[in-house]
Amino acid sequence: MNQIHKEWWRTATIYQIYPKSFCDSGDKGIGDIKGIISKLDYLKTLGIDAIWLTPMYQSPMIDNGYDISDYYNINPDFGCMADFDLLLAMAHQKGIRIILDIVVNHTSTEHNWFQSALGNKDSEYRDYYIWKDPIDDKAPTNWQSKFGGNAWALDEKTNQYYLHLFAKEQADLNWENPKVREEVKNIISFWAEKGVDGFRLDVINLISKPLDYQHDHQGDGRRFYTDGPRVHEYLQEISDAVFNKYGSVTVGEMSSTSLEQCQQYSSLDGKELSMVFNFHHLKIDYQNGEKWSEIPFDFLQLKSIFSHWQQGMFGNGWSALFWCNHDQPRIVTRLGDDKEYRVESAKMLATSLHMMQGTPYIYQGEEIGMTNPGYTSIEQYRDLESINMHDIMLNQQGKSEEDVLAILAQKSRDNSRTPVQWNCDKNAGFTSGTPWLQVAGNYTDVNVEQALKDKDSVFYYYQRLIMLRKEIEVITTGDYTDLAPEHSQLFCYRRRSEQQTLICINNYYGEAAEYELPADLDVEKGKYILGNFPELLIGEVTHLVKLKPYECRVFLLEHE
Ligand code: TEU
Repeated sequence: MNQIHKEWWRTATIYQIYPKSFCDSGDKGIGDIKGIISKLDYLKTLGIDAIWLTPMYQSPMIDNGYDISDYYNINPDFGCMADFDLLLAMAHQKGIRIILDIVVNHTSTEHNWFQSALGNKDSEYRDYYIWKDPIDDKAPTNWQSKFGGNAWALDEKTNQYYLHLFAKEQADLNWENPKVREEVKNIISFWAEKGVDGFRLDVINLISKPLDYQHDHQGDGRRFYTDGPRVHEYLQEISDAVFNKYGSVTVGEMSSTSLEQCQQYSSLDGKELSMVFNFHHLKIDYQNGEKWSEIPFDFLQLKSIFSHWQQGMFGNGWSALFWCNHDQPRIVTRLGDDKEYRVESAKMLATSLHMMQGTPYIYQGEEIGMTNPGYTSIEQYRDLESINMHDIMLNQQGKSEEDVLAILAQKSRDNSRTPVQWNCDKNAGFTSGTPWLQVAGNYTDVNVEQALKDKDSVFYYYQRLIMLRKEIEVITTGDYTDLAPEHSQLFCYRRRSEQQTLICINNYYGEAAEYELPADLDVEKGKYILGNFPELLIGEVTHLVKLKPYECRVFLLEHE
């Protein structure tokens, strides 16, 4: 057996839960742990191997839990530690592993460490954070926060600034301080000792800052702290001390990274992390790199990014494959057609991703083809980034309210955070109270109950994709070649291992198309194993393939 057959997660599919929006067991309007427990059987039916839970620790919830004030306790909004222990035990009983989100680039400013450090240069925790003197009475550098505005906030009492790459309530930790690294190991060990199976590491490639802090005359500062000078050393230290000791699976969230860095982060020798998320394939609808814009996606660029990463990671590292998460708009709205061809395009997008090499992630609701909600007023948004950017685009960039709302409807993180649509009841069955974020209007058509009743639903299609990954080895082991990189409508790629060849054909648009399979492919010896118009797969396979709008098909050939 070679390396990539060994670990369970290489043939696994992972399901992401954003607890706040998943299922409320009562009437608080906020999802909770008991709600998650009540849906474990549903997830078992889907067939996923593990659940990644976004943060449920104590937090003032300025950034919905990515601002942690106590790493050792559960936020009462979600339940208590006994609830968590029960969730872990019940998931394990059903053969589902649990992955927790670890946010250690920063803490909440309400964390005891920061509270002790603030206004007190003598605090033993002062050096847990990054402090700098003002320059000419101003912030030490021009670095920008990812959520808008300068990345430094002033501590008036000591007249020093602290760094916050995200909200000002999220202070960056100083990883140069070995005590911080010891704390991180203790936190992770605490949860690993409970039996947690793995960890997703929030913006982990930003933890190592440079020693001297300079103005960025070319950009927003990210080139100084992204994949910083000691990041690999730190990851190796943590892996050695905890991840490898407990056999934890790890997935690092890598912000604005490069292939070369990711090869090292997820190298097959297991010295750092199991796998990595990168976001390049989701920047294809950014205008000149700017997220807050509204333009059609660049299809050729999407394919070329996938080729770059699929080929570059092959034999070198391991990718987490994903279209959706709690920070990204819904993929069926973004790249598909969320009206007439919602079901077909959701299945096609799933196919084009799930036939690649890596470990796929399904974000809650994606498995039933949930869409963006199409909010039309700023009052409907809750996400701090969206609210900040609304203000900046309106008041600093002079955009009209109409334009800003159109951009938010396309790009806001709240697009994916609307409550999961369970059934046709009030609030889509998410809560018996008032949901913290408004449910999308299409819940009477798009919901889990309906999906489970319909054998052609997006849900059963995902179930099949999850199964195929376990049955067909080329999906895990094969190499990758784009067969039609210049085609303006079709995304067709080949996966090939010693034993098998797989061809994945996807029509990304609402018009019919034709595709010629490679002339040297012995079509008579293979067969179609999957498609979103299954009735069209029956009969003789020919080189010429006629595709309906948003059609996809997967062809498999066993080598002799
Ligand atoms: O996100 C990191 C990150 O940089 C982005 O996904 C970010 O939210 C986006 O670029 C903004 O446009 C992680 C978490 O997934 C996110 O929810 C947190 O807000 C962020 O870290 C801070 O902890």
